[in-house]
Parts: sequence; C-alpha cells; structure tokens
Amino acid sequence: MFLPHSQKRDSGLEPAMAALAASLRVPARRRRCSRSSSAGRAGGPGAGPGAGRAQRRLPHAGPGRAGPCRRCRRLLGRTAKVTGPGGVHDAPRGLAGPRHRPGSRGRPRGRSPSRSLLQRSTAGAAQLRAGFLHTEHELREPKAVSQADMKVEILPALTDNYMYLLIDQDTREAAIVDPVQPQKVLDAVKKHGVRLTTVLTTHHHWDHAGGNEKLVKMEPGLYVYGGDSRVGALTHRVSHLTSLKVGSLSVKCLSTPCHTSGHICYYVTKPNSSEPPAVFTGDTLFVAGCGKFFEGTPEEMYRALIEILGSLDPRTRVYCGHEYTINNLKFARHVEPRNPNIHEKLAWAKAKYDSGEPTIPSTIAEEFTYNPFMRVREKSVQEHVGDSDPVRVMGAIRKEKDNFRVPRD
Ligand SMILES: N[C@@H](CCC(=O)N[C@@H](CS)C(=O)NCC(=O)O)C(=O)O
Ligand SMILES: [Zn+2]
Ligand SMILES: [Zn+2]
Repeated sequence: MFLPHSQKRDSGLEPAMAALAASLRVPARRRRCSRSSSAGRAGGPGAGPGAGRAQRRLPHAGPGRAGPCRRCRRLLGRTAKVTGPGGVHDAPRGLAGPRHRPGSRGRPRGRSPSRSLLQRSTAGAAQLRAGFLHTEHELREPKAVSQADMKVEILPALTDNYMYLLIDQDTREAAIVDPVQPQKVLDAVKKHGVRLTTVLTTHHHWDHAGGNEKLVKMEPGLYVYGGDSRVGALTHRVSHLTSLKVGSLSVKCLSTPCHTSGHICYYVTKPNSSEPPAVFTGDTLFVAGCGKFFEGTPEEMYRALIEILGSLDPRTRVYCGHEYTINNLKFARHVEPRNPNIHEKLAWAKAKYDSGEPTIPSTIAEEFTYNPFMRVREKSVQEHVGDSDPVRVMGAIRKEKDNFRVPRD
C-alpha cells in the first residue's frame, strides 16, 4: 500500500523480529544494556563504541539530549525506537537484522552467543524483548560537514552505523550512502531541500544495503549503484574506476574486495576545486581500523588500504560505515603502546563520544599516523607481530583484533 511520506516510519523492529525468527544467530549479550544483564555488569567490552568505558561516571543525559545512554553508555541511533515493556526503546542491534557473525570481543565469558540466544528464544518474544530492551536510550545526532563544493550530512543509523547524505552545493542534487533507514534519509533530504537521485551502496550486508528496497519504493526512479549482485534494488553494477556524477560532483568507484568480495568505496571530488575530496569507505576502512576479512585475504586488504585508499589525496576526508573508533584505538594502542598519535586520538574520541558527537570524518593522512592496518610497513607494528612482511603483518593483526578483548578504560 502506498503511503505518503509523512506516514511512513522505520520501526526497525519488524524486519528485525522476522530475521530473528528466521535465524538464531543474534549476538545477544553484545546488544544488551548492562542493567538488563543478569550478571549485573555495568556494560562490558563489545557493548558498543564506548565499550570498555562502562565504569566511567558520565553526567546524566536526559531524554532528548545527545550523548551516550546513561544505562549502557552506548551512543544510539534516533530511528530504531520501538515500544516495549517500560516505555520506548531502541531496537538493539542484535534484533536489527541478520548481520555478519558477531565479533568475539562481545561474547560473554564462557557462553557462546548462539547458546545465549537459544536460551532467550525459548523464553518467548515478550521476554526476549524485555531482556534486550530498556528505556531512555539517548540520541546520536546528525552532523553536517560543509565545504563550498559539497556538504556531507552524517546520519547515525541502527546502533553504530552511519549513512551519509552527499550534497552537491551547486545543483542541490544529492546521493545517499548505505541508506539502511530510509525514512531517516528522506527526513534529511526534506530538511536540506535537495533532490535525491542516487544511492551509493558500499556492500551487500544488511546493515548497509538493507534499506535499498524500501527506499526505492518510497522514492521511485533512484539510481542504485553497487559492486555486487547481492545488493538490493541494484540498478547499476559498478566496478573498479567506474565514474559517475552526482550533480557537478565526480564519483569514482574503487573496488576494495576483502570484507566482502564486491565491496566498493566511493571517492568524491569536485573538478577544479581546491577543497579536500571525500571517500566513503563502508566496512573497508574505519577510523583507526578496518573491516573483518569475511570474503578476502590479507593481500586484498593490503591493496585496498595501502595501495588504493592510501594513494588518494592525503587531505581526503574519510567517512566510514561504523562508529568503532574508541575500540579500534584501544587495539591500536595495544599494537603500538608508544605511538603518541594513538593516545591523542583516543582522548579526543572519548571526549567526542561523551558529548554524543561522531568521530567522523578523519583524513587519509591522519589514518597513516594511528591506524595499525595502515601502518603495516612501520617497524613498530612489524615488531609487535614479529614479522617484517607487510601482508603477513596485515593478516596477523586482523586475526589478533578478531580475538581482542577491549579493556574497560
Ligand atoms: N567489533 C564489532 C563487531 C561487529 C562486526 O563484526 N562488525 C563488522 C562490520 S559490520 C566489522 O568488520 N568489524 C570490524 C572489527 O570489529 O574490527 C563491534 O564493535 O561491534
Ligand atoms: Zn559489512
Ligand atoms: Zn557493517
């Protein structure tokens, strides 16, 4: 049934519950608020971007204020609200749809996620919700990065994803990167008074491409780009160095297989402009980290990070798919404890987190100073691994991060 835009809302929960019924692969504990934990933990590693910060006393963040949830300290998105026992809640990430296999960092000690889920799934939907959900999650606010040539509106989505509204200032034409929450996208389009023509999909995973079908139903005629036939509602399959336009902005597609085999990063420049370009890196490059190697090899990630993204204009602003900065920097600090850039960026990121602001964007030049996956040619990183081959170092630190327990400082 067609509804006017004003009546459409992303509950976030229906696809989530359907996904839950279809699959028992929810990383349960990682998605829970500390208060609903039977162990009485005050959060814990893996609880979100601020995991490991759970013991810190933060000023009260009351309803409507930006900031971390006062119960579990996680920064949370605006739209995934559902009504459950005790009031309005955010749909926890574990209910937000099928995702990749959960990171080991978030698992409860001595309990596998699947076992934990199984226990929950037998308790019935109501109890399941009650176990997962809690009240008064605060908001992660959108933020705009403006230049004379382009504007990027950072739109927090789900628990720690980002969508990006890219606006060509000359023509007011816009593209949306990874629109997993379509209503939120259309609200931003309306707010800016721009003409949305284009969807840029970084990869097919649900938390990035899962809103495509719904968005094209709400806004027929959109061009949907992506590098993988698994991307929903795809109209144009792109490959390495495919070029396209968003108004007067030039977008170059960069094939960066590894996290998924069809992953694309989008590099955006304005011809004849002296302002910095932008790159949308999805789950290939994060601030201070990189994506898991689900469908690729260390060689491929080396090529993606060092040879492709690493050779862009160093001033290029990096807009990545998730808010993982704090946890990534804690791992970076573990790899290079004496790198002052890591300590400085971590202090900065914690301050951002506490004020509810994104740690996005960084720049390519900055990433080379603290991101261990961009620093595999550095002696300090190689010494940590005990190997001087940069590709093997890439593989070794990825493996180490997959099993890294994030400290709670
Ligand atoms: N570590 C993630 C676990 C979720 C996860 O696996 N995320 C994917 C992208 S959706 C990933 O590639 N993470 C990179 C990493 O954990 O280093 C978290 O902090 O929540
Ligand atoms: Zn992914
Ligand atoms: Zn992702």
